[in-house]
Amino acid sequence: MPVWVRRVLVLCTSWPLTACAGRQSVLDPQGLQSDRIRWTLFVFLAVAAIVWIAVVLVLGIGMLRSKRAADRPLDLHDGFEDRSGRVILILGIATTIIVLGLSLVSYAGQRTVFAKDEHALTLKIIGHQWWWEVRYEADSPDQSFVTANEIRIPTGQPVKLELESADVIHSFWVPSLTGKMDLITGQKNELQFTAKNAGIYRGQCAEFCGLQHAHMAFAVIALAPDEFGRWRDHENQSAASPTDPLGKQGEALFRSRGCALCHNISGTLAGGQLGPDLTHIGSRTMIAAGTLPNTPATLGAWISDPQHIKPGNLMPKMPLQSDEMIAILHYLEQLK
Ligand code: HEC
Ligand SMILES: [Cu+2]
Repeated sequence: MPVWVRRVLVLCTSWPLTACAGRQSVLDPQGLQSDRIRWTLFVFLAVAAIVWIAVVLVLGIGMLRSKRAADRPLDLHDGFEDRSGRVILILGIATTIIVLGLSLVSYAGQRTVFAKDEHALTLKIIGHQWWWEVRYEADSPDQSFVTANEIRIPTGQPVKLELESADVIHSFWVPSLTGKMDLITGQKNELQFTAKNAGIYRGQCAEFCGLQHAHMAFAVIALAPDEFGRWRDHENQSAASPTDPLGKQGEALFRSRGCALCHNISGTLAGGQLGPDLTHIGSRTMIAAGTLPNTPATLGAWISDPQHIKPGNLMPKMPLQSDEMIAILHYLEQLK
C-alpha cells in the first residue's frame, strides 16, 4: 500500500475523535450526571467488546482446526453430548451473570442521573416551535423573570428543570451535562443536573418537531455562583427606558408596528407572549434559538426578514421602512 494511502487512512480514522471534546459532547462530560452516563457507556462497551472478541476467537479456532476425515462424519463421538451440555450450561450461567451485572451497573447509574435534590434551583423550560422559553420562578413574583434560548446556571449547585411544551413534543438535550428528557404538552417532566465546571454548553432539541427542528438549539451557560447571582439580579430588573430620541422612537415603533403583540419587554407596554421575551435581548449571545450570533448585523437581518433566515418559523416578515428598522434595532440593542 503506498505511503500516502496509509496516511490518508490514518487521518480518516482520527477524524471521528475530533468530535469527542468541546461544548456538545457525551464523551467530554462536564456534569455529575453526564460523567455517570459516560462511565455506564464505557462499562457496557467494554463488556460487549470482550464478549465479541471471545466469540470471534472461538469461531476462528473452530474454522481453522482441521477435523480428521471420518467414514461417517455425522456420527457423534463418545461424550459429545455430555461435553456440549456442559459448555451450554456454563455459557448460559455466564450470560445470566453478565446481563444481571450490566443491569446493576445501569441501575446504579440511574440513581445518580435521576437523583432529586430538594434545594435545587428550579427553572421552568417551555418548548415552542422552534425556540425555548426559560422561566426563573422565585417564591416572590418580583424575583421572577423570563428569558429565551439561554439558560444560565450556577456551577456546583443542582438545577431542576420542569419541562413542558406549548405545542408538539420536543426533547431537551445538553450532552455535556446530562441525558435527554422530552417536553410534552399537558405533562410536567423533570430533569436535574449539576454542572461541575463553568463554561458554555450547547443543547439541541432532540425530537423531530417540525420544519425548523434543526434550528432549535440553546446554550447552557454555567457561571461561578457569585457571577450567577449578579446576572440574576440584573435580569430581574425591568428594561431600561431609552433616553435618546432614536431609542424612544424605536420603543414606540416596537408597539405600533406589531412587535409588541408577540414579544414581552418588562416594564413597558409590550406584553406579547407568542415569541421570546426581549427584556434583555441585548445581553444574549445568540438569536433565533442558536441560529445566529447576536450582533447588530444579524439582529437587523433577522428583523428585516426572519423567514429568510429560518424559513417557516412563527415570526412573520414585518413591513418596515429602513428608518423604522434602524430605530427599532437601536432600541433593542439598548436592552442589555
Ligand atoms: C406573530 C408573532 C410575532 C411578531 C408580530 C413579531 N415576532 Fe419576533 N419572534 C416571534 C417568534 C415566534 C420568534 C422566535 C422565532 C424562532 O426562533 O423560531 C421571534 C423572534 C424574535 C427575535 C429573536 C429573539 C431571540 O431571542 O432569539 C427578535 C429580536 C424579534 N423576534 C424581534 C421582533 C421585532 C422587532 C418585531 C416587530 C418588527 C417582531 N419580532 C414581531 C414572533 C413574532
Ligand atoms: Cu423541538
